[in-house]
Amino acid sequence: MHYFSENESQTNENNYHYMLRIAIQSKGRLSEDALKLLAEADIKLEAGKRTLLVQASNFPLEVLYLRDDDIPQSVAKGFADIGIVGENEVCERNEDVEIVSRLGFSKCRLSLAIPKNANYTGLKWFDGRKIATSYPNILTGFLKKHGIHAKIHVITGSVEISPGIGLADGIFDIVSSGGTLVSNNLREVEVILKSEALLIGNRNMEEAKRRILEDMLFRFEAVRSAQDKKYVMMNAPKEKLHKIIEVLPGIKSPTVIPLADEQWCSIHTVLDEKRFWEIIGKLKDLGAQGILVMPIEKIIQ
Ligand code: PRT
Ligand code: ZN
Repeated sequence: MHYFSENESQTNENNYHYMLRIAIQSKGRLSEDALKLLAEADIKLEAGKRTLLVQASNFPLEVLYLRDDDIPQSVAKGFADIGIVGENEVCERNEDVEIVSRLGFSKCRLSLAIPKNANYTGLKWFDGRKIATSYPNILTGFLKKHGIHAKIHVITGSVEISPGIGLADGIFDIVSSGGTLVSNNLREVEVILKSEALLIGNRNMEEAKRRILEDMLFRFEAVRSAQDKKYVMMNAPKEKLHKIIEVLPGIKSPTVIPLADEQWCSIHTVLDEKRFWEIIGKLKDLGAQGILVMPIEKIIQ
């Protein structure tokens, strides 16, 4: 859990001997969540500063702001050590990178869609037809695997308007809510890839940088463990203490604190949001009162 030995220590507050470089989308759907992840891990970047390369003030990390299309290659070639990018881009670019962690945000899917009134007969429908996409490599691989011979028309933006203007018969594009397909009179017929944001890494990262990465992952994990969990405090009659402890799943056993009134005690514990209301109901039935519920920032296991 340390980044430098004594003789390779910091020379000043911002100048570390080793620095891990992370590539993040400069603006777009991924950038906000990626920056939020760093902020939650208490890694501080100068607010509002969006030059190409920005150094964190309290952690040996520098952020390289790029277009998402360029992130897989930058990491594969070592211009950045790690990067945050959509799985769709990683698959399409087919660069040799390590998938360090799945981040769970920017979820979407890459799907085939056709005009809503077309009579879909299964994948064979696409035989001899033209498909517009910004993901030609993934689509080529998929069509080949299923023996479908279709023409691929590569366009970089507004793929969903192609069938309406006669440029293609169907499309292969990112879908999230599906609203864009509906407003273009299209319907999703096949989901080819489910995607989420990935933390990718260079395969030949130096050992010292890997240690910094592990420290960062440790912080991410602490944030993730705290999500969906609540810190709960309540007052309970001492005679019901055993029954109350039985219904509490907490991290270990709950903390029990005596109160001035000897018949009562205070119980502190951590509850999972999924079972929250069920457990609170049981606690109330057992006589718990003054139940306080608080968000948790981090859990270090
Ligand atoms: O400028 P730069 O090249 O960096 O950004 P970009 O324009 O290529 O990418 P950006 O910011 O649009 O998306 C970045 C990543 O977010 C994508 O690579 C996906 O991994 C992820 N993502 C998640 C999405 C969506 N959801 C999404 N809905 N990317 C694009 N969309 C599009 C979709 O194609 C549709 O046209 O958003 C539109 C709305 O989708 P619906 O289905 O909700 O209507
Ligand atoms: Zn892009």
